[in-house]
Amino acid sequence: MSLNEAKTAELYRVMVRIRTFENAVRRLTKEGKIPARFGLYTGQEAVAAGVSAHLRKGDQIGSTHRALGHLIAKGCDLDKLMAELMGKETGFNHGKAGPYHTFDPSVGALGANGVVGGSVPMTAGYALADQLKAKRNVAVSYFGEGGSNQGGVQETLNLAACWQLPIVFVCENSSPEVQRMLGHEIDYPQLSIDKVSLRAKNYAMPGSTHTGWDAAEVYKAAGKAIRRARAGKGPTLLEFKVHQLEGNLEGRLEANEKERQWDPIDHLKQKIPRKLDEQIRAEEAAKVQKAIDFGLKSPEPTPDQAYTCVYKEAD
Ligand SMILES: Cc1ncc(C[n+]2csc(CCOP(=O)(O)OP(=O)(O)O)c2C)c(N)n1
Repeated sequence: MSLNEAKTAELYRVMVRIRTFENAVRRLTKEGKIPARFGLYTGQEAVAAGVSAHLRKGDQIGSTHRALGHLIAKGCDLDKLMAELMGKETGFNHGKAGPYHTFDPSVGALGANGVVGGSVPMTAGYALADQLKAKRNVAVSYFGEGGSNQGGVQETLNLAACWQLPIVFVCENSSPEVQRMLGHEIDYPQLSIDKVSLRAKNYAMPGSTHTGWDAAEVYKAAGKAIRRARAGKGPTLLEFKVHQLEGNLEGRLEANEKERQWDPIDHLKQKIPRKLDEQIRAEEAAKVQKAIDFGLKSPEPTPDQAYTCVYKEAD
């Protein structure tokens, strides 16, 4: 399934929303209005947008320490997300989860996760629940190439294949190999293979590697894997090569002009008429400004709230 004009604009809008939101987050963090430093998704927007374009509200995602893009693309409310980052009472999790553990079950966004690779087994659990309840939902598990080396991730790939779970594993690979491809001198191997997707063969599931800064390519690959999972044909391991335009952790690495060539938004912008581009940017900027205003004027949690929402009885 390739991208038509309307879908292209839809993906572009989601990518602009993520970028605009994160630019605001970067500024608010520097101003001390967001009391945390964390990984941003800048440069990877095509992956979350291209994957989420195939997901329904009842489908669930498990995310990482670089979660904002995943959460926004899945449809999270921007006001509550911003308030959560600011540690405010009106946030998704009453300001208790912050950037690393925020979640919004109402749209199937089951959590950022500060533990590298930590959300992967949990996301397979969501897929297993769907399978047992005979729901036609799909789970998507995001992780990085570093996370892919965690033992729990490999165990989950195996079980997901054994049980033919309705899950798509999405590895966003920003490894030194990608950096080297871009001309950087980096010498600290952490993968024994150059493609994480090669591991799929060991677990008898389909696996493939794609350009993660090309939204059309992500959309096509994700569509195939998600349709397969929804049809009950089991898991797929997708790998998207990405480049983190703001470095690995915010402020650690300056992006250079060469890296800017791999900006997924600039890439897709070529297919968007100028007037529509201006309209999308203005509309998304207004939504983000509304979220900032909501967060800033929201109250801080009171000390006694530390004891609420700690434990929930099973439904
Ligand atoms: C279990 C665990 N080990 C180490 C860390 C510290 N840590 C935070 S981010 C990170 C790098 C993760 O790399 P990758 O999974 O490739 O994701 P990326 O940051 O490239 O998006 C590490 C080691 C952690 N949060 N959790």
